[in-house]
Amino acid sequence: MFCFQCEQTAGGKGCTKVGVCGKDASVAQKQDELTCALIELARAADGKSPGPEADKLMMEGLFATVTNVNFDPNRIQELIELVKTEKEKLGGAEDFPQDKLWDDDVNARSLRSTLLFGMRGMAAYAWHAHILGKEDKDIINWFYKGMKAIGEDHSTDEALNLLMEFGNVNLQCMALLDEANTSAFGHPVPTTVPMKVEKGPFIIITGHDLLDLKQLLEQTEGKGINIYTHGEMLPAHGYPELKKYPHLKGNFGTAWQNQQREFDGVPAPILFTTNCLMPPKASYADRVFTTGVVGYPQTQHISEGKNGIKDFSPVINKALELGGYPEDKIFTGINGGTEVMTGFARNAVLGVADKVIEAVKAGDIKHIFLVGGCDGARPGRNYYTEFVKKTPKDSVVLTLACGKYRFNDLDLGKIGGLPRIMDMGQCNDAYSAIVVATELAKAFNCSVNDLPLTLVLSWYEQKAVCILLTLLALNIKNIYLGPTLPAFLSQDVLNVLVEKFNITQISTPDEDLKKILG
Ligand code: FS2
Ligand code: SF4
Repeated sequence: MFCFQCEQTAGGKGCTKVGVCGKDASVAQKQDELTCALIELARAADGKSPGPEADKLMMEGLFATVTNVNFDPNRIQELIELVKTEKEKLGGAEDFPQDKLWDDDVNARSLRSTLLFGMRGMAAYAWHAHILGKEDKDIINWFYKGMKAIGEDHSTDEALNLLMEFGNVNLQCMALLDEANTSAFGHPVPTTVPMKVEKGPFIIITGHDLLDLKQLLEQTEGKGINIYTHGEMLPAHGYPELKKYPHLKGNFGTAWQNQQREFDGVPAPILFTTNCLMPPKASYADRVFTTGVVGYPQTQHISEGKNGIKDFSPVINKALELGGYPEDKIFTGINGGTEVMTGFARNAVLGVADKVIEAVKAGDIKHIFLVGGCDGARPGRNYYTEFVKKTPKDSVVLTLACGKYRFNDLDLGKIGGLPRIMDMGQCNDAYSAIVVATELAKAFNCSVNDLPLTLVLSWYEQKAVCILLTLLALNIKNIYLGPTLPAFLSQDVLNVLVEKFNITQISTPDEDLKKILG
């Protein structure tokens, strides 16, 4: 096997025997086969959408290969067969040999992988929008264009242009998802979320799929079962159409990489709607349920029924059987806080934009940091906790995605009535941050690069790759990236990115703050 798509890749180079994520060689082989089948489908379709069945497979197939999503070789095999059938319907296409996927000149491989990983991330966004009934032909067509391009040879300039074009399409895709979420569930509002688990039966729901949560809330109404979010599901508490359910009680645990410890012996079922799933330990494997694109061998999977409705009865019955804790149980975040805040998406932040602009003009807010992205297991990730703790009192910290668990339980006080840490949502809500930055730039009549704003990002999986490409396509410079730089960026490709965009790897919080605040 060979896989180097995520930040925890073995030795910072590539997983070759078994994935650090738990993916074994046979699953890696099937995922490569699926990727090649999708390239062939894009060839057969001549780089544009041939119809809804193929489109769904294109999104699902790419999403299934994102890190920590699907470890089930049978499910991947099913997808391969469906993709091949679609390809044959279109008259077939020349095979793309699997050994060509990772085997090439180091720069060509780097550019091709960057596009592929970005597209895997965008597929997740497009899939979430699709589930909520939103699609955009330009975005769908680009999946075929991009996958066809991955199967072809390109000069470095052509490949870089493709990456920038992709970044712009991904912006469109993030906007589509934002529209899908806000039209279905309303605009998030600032919300305090407790970390206490009340006594009695409960269900933990994790991942990013808000529609799954909505259906689970409906199906558990009046049954004496409480629902707790975990990981990237936390921002769900801010959405009016989800927060209206009184049994959506709070948040359980922290970010994905702590799940094997946090779920150990938990008296409740855990529903995984998307990444990040880690191989379940024996102490709780019998209570793990997957749905959507997620899969793990021997784990119960809840499939979609008629009209898009899923029957969560097996999860509900498990909650009633396990019964939950006999008494209320207080949990804390990693810094000891007992509650966290969320719901500062674009509408909420722009609603107080006047205050923010005035505070910046008056010098009360001297700097805005966006400290966002993925969490992960690497010890160096406490950089983000220390960085946020050390930000000056006259600065605000916007955040998003699961990396925020490093600091979202800290109380850093307020500026002008606003909390100094504001959670904009999931990684899926990076669009909110882009809108806020763009609106602030308009208000100050300058470019985003000239704002007193610094992006300090943490990456782990492929959604971070597509977001980064979008930021670069928007010509956003001086991004701080960590904890390490992607193994799939060759030295030459990295040099180009550093030269054009001044991407900087994080060093220490003190040094970086000194540089930023200069
Ligand atoms: Fe976090 Fe994992 Fe959000 Fe990523 S829960 S690292 O795949 O999607 O961010
Ligand atoms: Fe390794 Fe990451 Fe690939 Fe898993 S997804 S096999 S950890 S590089």
